[in-house]
Amino acid sequence: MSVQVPKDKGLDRTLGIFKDGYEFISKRVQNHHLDVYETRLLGQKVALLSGEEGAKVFYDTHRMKRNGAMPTPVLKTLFGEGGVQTMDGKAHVERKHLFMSIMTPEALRDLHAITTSHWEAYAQTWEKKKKVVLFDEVLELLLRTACDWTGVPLGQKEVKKRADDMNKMIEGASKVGPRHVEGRAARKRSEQWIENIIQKVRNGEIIVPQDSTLYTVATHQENGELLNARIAAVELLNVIRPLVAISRYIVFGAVAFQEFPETKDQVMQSEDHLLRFTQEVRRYFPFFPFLGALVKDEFTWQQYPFQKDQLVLLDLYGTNHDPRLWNNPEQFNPDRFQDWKGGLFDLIPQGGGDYHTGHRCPGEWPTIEVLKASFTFLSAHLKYQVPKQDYSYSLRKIPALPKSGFIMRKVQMTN
Ligand code: HEM
Ligand code: MYR
Repeated sequence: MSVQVPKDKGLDRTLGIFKDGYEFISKRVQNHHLDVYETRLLGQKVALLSGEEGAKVFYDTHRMKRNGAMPTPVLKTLFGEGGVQTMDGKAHVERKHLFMSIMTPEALRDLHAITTSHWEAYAQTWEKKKKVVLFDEVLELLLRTACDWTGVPLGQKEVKKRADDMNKMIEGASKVGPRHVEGRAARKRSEQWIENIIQKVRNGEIIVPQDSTLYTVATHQENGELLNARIAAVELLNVIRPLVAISRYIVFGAVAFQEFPETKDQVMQSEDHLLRFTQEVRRYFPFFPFLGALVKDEFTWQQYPFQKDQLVLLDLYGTNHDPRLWNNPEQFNPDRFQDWKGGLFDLIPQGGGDYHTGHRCPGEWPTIEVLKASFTFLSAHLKYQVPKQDYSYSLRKIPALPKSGFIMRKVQMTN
């Protein structure tokens, strides 16, 4: 019986996604103090899930599948076609292993050190500039970091263009019109760039260390065969692009240092405080709004009848702000992570559940590492003035970013 589960009446709510943005799901599910709610999108019945219990159902691989769930416009921009995000079952676990095998403690330490060295190099150039827009700078800084870390050669002259393309893929996914078209073009260019490099590694024109991610992806085999070169490019871009995406969290962190100045002193105090701040940035600020899956076979949960092949959306932003999980969720408070038990389905800005068997982001630890290196540098090794500017952001714009991109003046490195 579905009577207990409220629904959006009548009208299709596709436009609501644009109107309500990050709050599209929570406005419906949480306002009713529920975990599931039904709406209509593009003429179809869609189940909206939110909160810890909702996330557990969403990540139950017996009940949900991913193939066919991701809208084509998102694949043509953000993720690429044929990548790990769209796979299920054994094939997914095998492909996911490729990513998880890269994330060793040693590689994470390297990533931290590479990130810091690029902060140092960029900060030197900022000392000579009158005005620095942090977002624009960290896009490039992180592209260089990503290429160094993965072993991808990157010419000095390509840095800006390639970094812009990474950002265009990220921005294009949720847009219609010219920005979306730009996102598609950016993906085509990026795939060509990386596919060409993969081919050169395969035919020996480029020699890279065998422990590099570039080498690992270029030589990865499934069922005794190398990956199709375009798919290999999609997967290598699945490491490079999201590393560049971390730029948004860095800008949000810089804003948090301004708005809650005590946090800047705290992160300098201890590794613990630094981690708490990093986790709170990932919880509090909006980034990936919601995820989609399809129902494998019909089942009923919390009196709601899920139908075969029905689209289900999981609310990431709303779960990170769910008052049942977080005290005063709208307050920026890193100390809430002091006693945090580390649940698999509560802090889910990068997805939830298990890394190996589910789709949880394999880049969560790299993200934390890059953020720790960046927040350490910003707080302890950089002095800057912050002119009057608008660093507000809108929850209706996906992906969100403070309007000014965070402007700094009189930047000086300290030791
Ligand atoms: C998956 C967010 C950084 C690689 C995901 C998912 C989200 C996400 C929401 C989907 C989880 C799901 O489908 O259940 C983010 C955010 C990042 C970030 C907000 C930081 C700004 C990274 C980094 C890497 C990475 C640094 C690689 C180094 C991936 C890959 C997947 C993924 C390969 C697909 C996993 C799968 O389908 O099994 N990420 N991510 N991400 N992320 Fe990230
Ligand atoms: C990545 O590059 O993989 C990580 C960060 C991307 C964030 C993009 C946010 C907007 C995507 C909206 C798509 C909604 C999919 C149902």
